[in-house]
Amino acid sequence: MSRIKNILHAGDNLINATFGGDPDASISARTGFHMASHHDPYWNRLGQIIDWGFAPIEDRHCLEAWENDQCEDYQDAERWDRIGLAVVVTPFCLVLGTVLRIRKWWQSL
Ligand SMILES: [Ca+2]
Repeated sequence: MSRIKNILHAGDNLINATFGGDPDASISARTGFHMASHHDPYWNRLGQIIDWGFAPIEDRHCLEAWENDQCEDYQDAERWDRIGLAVVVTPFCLVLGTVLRIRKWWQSL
């Protein structure tokens, strides 16, 4: 893995831990775990946002992330942790998804 990817991965885990998650798990894998169990609309909505951000480069990003890292402890999130996750994840994924779509469009010219 490149250094940039390592830094992004560590930042992802740091943010996950900040909002009550396992420090060895990513936000996407945590979300994918809870999406797979279909127990809570919050995680399904967060997963739709994350998956939209990554859609130009990967299908089913959250479920793939969880399937590739199933040995972690995937905690649910308290109310304020849910709000914090949504506040961080939503703008990031909107920017990421927009940039990746522009890049894809640019490469198609
Ligand atoms: Ca892990």
